Amino acid sequence: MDARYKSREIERRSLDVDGLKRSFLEWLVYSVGKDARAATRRDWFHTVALAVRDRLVDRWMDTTRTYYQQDAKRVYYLSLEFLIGRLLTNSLANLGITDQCRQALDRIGLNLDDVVEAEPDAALGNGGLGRLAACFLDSMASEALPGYGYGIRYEFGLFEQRFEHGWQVEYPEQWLQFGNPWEFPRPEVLYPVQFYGRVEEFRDSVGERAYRWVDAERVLAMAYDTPVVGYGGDTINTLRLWSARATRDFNFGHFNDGAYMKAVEQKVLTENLSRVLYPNDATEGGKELRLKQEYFFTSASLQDILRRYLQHHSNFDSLPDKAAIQLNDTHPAIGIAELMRLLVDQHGVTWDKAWDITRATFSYTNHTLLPEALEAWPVRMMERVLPRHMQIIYEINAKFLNRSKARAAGDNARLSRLSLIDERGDRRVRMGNLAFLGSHKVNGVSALHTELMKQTVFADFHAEFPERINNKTNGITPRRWLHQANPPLAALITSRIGNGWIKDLSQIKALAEKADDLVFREEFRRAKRKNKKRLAAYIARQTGVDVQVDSLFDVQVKRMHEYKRQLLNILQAIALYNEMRDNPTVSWVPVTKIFAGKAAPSYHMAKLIIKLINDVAKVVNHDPSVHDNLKIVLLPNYNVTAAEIIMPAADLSEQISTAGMEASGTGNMKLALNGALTIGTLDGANVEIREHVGEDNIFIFGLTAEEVNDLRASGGFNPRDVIASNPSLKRALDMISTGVFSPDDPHRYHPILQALTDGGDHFLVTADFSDYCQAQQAAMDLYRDQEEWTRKAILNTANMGWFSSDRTIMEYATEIWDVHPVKPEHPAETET
Ligand code: NBY
Repeated sequence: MDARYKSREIERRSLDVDGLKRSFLEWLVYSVGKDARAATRRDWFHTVALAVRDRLVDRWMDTTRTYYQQDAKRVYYLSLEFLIGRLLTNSLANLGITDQCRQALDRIGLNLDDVVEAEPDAALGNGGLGRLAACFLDSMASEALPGYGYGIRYEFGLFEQRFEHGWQVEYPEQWLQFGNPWEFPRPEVLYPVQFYGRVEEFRDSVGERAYRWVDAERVLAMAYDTPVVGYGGDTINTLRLWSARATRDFNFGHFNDGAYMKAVEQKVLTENLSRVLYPNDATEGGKELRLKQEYFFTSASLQDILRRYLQHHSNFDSLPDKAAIQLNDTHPAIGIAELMRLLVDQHGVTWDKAWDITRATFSYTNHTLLPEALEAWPVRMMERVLPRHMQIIYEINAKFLNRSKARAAGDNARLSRLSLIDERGDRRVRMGNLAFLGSHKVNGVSALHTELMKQTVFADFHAEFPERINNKTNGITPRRWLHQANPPLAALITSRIGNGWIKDLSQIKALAEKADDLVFREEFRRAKRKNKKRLAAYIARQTGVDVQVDSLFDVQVKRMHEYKRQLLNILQAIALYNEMRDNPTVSWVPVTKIFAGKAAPSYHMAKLIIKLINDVAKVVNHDPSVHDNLKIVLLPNYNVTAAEIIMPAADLSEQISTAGMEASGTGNMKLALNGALTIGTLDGANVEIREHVGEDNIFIFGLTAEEVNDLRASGGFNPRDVIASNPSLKRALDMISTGVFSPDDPHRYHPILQALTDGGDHFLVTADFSDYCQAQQAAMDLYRDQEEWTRKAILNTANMGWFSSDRTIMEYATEIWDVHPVKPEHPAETET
């Protein structure tokens, strides 16, 4: 081998400072094609990412080969969303070469932090559901579980949010514009996916009735692989994302005249399939393109899973012993009908056997109880787009209802609730029912949510299959959300208890005894202050508002949604503003209210609440009479990268959804782990956070889920009475309705006021207002006592170990998937 080539091979693996530096200089010239003098920050980012990528390829291949050789049982996490964020810091930290990389860049005269800033955010998700999928990828790799992610390589991730005159405006998010150094295109990994056409019945070789799907349109799914580095870099798993390609007919067909341009246009239309992520985080639009996206990635993934299985097996009997497929919500639930189709139509498996295999292979996670968020595809659309699947769904339904009929004993209402088809109005396929029926396990994402699933949406199914529903309380990865996002606190923790917590977050419990240690408290405060300074600088840059670093940072960051009640928060802010103006001589605890979050582009009420927050902020922030004791900011374009700056800097964590409506929440976990105290309702995982951190270390307020249910059922709730009896609430609402915050358009907020009064206040903002204000007061009072506040903050961090997604993922592995850790064999390294 050419000596120079050989030395480069070795260089690609070198983890020391010199080796990294030489790699960087080599990559910049030979792959990015730039001279060091001409290189931009982005060029350096690509350079460093490519050099780091070199260092994980060997172990990535070792991991894949080990799984293959051992024919290990794999888990496939099917998700329409992976909210990944940036990968450079993550890859460096998990490979354990952050310091070496920083030094190598130093020697070239560059700062690692600047290079990191040039990476765009991979925003292939809306919110909690997508971020959970990303945390799970990190945990599967860190726990050495053979886990694959499957999704769509959207060309445009979640829109970029800007504020224009205080209103949200959406811009396309072009994360791939300058190329993506982390992905490996696999042009040879292509699967056909069909749409439309019709079903033909025929007799198979033994004279049985059989079906084939004919005259369909065909799209190709092409794979792009991204390595997923586990902590320590030993296991490197794969995230495989599909991109739509037109079939070769378009490229090589023979055309005459106009047909050529038509064909090219058709190609562009076909490839729109993977163009953009749908920006709704709760309501289902019922759009045909969305259904096609769901089927597209699910079908390609299943074909890939079966191909991998067939490398070692000649029939499908042991598929459930070799593959577990997890459905992240119902978005990939069409996979149940698709696996039936592949087994029965393509591989000649009998129906009953195929059904047993399917059920034993799939499991389903539910993320919401909101009725408007439960997917239900019009039968007429499904018949047109996926005619064979519609037949299969009818068949599954008929067999199931037949079986249930015996036990339903004439209870037709019950049977119609169990049906896969909603027969009311235009007929629809209930994807939740399909997912439930086709899975051996169905889970909720917090203890409360799982209980409510049993009592509400899946009550009838639960009676039918009492063993199927189980709980898997969400978690977050401590690597990204503490180790990487919060270097000051991470260093402090490690200085006291070692760094074992990064891999095993339960060890963080050992900090609890430090809560009474004055020196530790001082250092904990210092770390928090450093993070608050960083956030204050970010706020100034993004909004132009100067905030006091020593004020109470009161943080609500999440998608904008009425059930999450940003409105309750801003109403309390107005009430506090009034109190401060009324009592100028009182020494107020300075408060900074920090909001961030996107609204779905068509969700007018949520967008109006954004405008309200911006309008209130403008008035309050410019009013000299509150002496800077209250500042309100709404940060634009909340994403994973912004969250990494915000979470470590928060003092107070707002988790104030109407009880019973937030399935779990995961921002609540990130904030508490980073030492924020929670102010929250007994909703989602807040209930379990209270159990872990202790009720003295959390501010709980408001109606419980049960009380919410009873209050709504009684029909006796009248928001007008509540408003009339609470002067500070009434005053806040009057200010909004008289245009104090919108002098240019005094009626602007009429829809909000309407919803709170005549609309019946569905989210019970008025009902919880007074209790919420008291809890806020308690938080402000406690904040005066910095020692006591810090003590509680430390106890929050120390007691959040259970909320690691490593714990969650191991529960899935043992209780749902029966998948076990597999240690990759690294021949290249054992040789030397
Ligand atoms: O999933 C969230 C829940 O609201 C939150 O409580 C939970 O912690 C989290 C993880 O389990 N759900 C969520 O983020 N949902 C979506 O993002 C989403 C996206 C798309 C659609 C529906 C929901 N859709 O129908 O298109």
